[in-house]
Amino acid sequence: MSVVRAVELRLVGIPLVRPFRTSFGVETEKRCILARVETDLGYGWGECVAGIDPDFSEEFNEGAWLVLRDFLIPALFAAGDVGAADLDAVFSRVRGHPMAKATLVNAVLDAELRSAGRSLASFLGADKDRVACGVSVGIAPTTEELLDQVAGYLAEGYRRIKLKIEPGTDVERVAAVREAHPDIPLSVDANAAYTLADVTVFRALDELDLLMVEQPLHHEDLVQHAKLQQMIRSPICLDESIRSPADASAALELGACRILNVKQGRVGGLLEARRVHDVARAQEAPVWCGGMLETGIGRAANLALSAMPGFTLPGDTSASRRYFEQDLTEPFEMASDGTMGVPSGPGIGVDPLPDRLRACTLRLERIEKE
Ligand code: NPG
Repeated sequence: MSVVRAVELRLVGIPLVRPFRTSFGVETEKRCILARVETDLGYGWGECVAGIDPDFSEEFNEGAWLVLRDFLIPALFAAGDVGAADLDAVFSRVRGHPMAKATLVNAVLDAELRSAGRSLASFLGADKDRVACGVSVGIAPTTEELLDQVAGYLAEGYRRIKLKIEPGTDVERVAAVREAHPDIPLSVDANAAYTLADVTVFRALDELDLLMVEQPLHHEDLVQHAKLQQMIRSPICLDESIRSPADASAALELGACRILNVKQGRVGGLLEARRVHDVARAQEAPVWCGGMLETGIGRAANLALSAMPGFTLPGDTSASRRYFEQDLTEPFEMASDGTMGVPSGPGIGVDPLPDRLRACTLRLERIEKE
């Protein structure tokens, strides 16, 4: 328990090494909010996974900034002496906005763990100190470029390739990658670009021995996903559809998916993510850690989460250099065996490099408790 005395909100921007295209848009820059909370015991960092536009979810940077500044931070100050575990209740008068809430939950948790000298991984019950890394490959301009990128990532050691797909080029592109690499763990992510009428696409993908098909249909269509899962062999994995532990249990009980992508930001923070993991484990469904092109701050949290026992599939926890020429923190590097070390220092175990932070800051606002 501690009293939060001030929160610094900061909008940061870092160019991506290559544009990242999905079925809903293209990103050339990582732009996100970082929160640094100052408590009577120390400080902690949280990264908001919202992006520039409300496309992956309803949340986006400018909206999240307002929700944080005008609702969540005042509620946090008013709560007085609190722990990260109390914040669910403290924030309950704000409906939704899990990404904005996660920013503060994670920052307060980081502060608590730093002051207790305990690592986030140990707090979450990690059972490994290295995790297997996958990589998510954006939609490339041509099949040749896609094949080049995939070959490059495999040469670096990535243990699973995930291809972003969209209607029109899907089966042909995935078949080309499968033909070039008959034995690699391969998955696809549609980011909700299809409907049940596209079942022939998924039947064709069934022939390509995929680890999973991620979020094929609209995020609100759990029943439709359950119908699709009955029509195809490849396991469905849900991402956008899962915003809480309740969504996770509904999806698994309905048979809408067999695998879950856990993104701590999407479900309201690390404590909710742990609950999603627990729900999945109880139903023996594998989970893996998704990514939102995080900076080193969010990446450190994701790595700790990935070290929990139910995270049995490689996550989108790629090395810093897959995203940025220079990260905000010391770069996360992947070993040639495709694994990355889980930070072991107190809290998330990393800090932004002061010069990098200054150079990447687009806006800064300090909010103090009265
Ligand atoms: O490596 O962090 C990463 C990116 C993984 O594909 C990835 N993320 O739909 O899961 C997704 C996608 C994404 C990225 C979505 C950014 C929204 C924003």
